[in-house]
Amino acid sequence: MKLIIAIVQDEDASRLISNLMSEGFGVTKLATTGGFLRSGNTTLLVGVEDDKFNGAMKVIERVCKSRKQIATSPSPISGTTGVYVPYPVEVMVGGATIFVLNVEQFVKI
Ligand code: 2BA
Repeated sequence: MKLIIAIVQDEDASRLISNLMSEGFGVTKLATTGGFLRSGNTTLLVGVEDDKFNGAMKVIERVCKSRKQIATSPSPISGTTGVYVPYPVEVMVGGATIFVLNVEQFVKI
């Protein structure tokens, strides 16, 4: 068994959960925050049998889209004033950032 930890954009989360559930996967949704953008994203925990792993990954790949987002970062100190001026930076946020772990034990009590 494997545990898929998928960090996805909020915009894709609801459709992804529906698609995974309709294909028989169990899903847990966590509300999370990206360290760089400091904005909300969604982390899904999906426990899958080894023979179903590729199927789950395909669903994630199909649903999750890359998008451009604007991050506001402080610029280097402007001149000698010691003032930081916020400026927008465009970043491409994935599709999905996925970690796959081997599950040692799966227990339901
Ligand atoms: P954030 O940390 O908010 O990052 C959002 C996007 O900002 C990233 O998209 C990337 O394109 C960009 N970015 C991140 N750190 C950067 C930096 N130091 N300099 C310039 N640009 C940077 P993704 O790579 O698709 O990541 C989307 C979200 O997945 C991340 O949101 C974070 O919540 C999570 N994530 C990504 N890599 C991770 C990792 N190694 N461990 C844990 N979580 C991760």
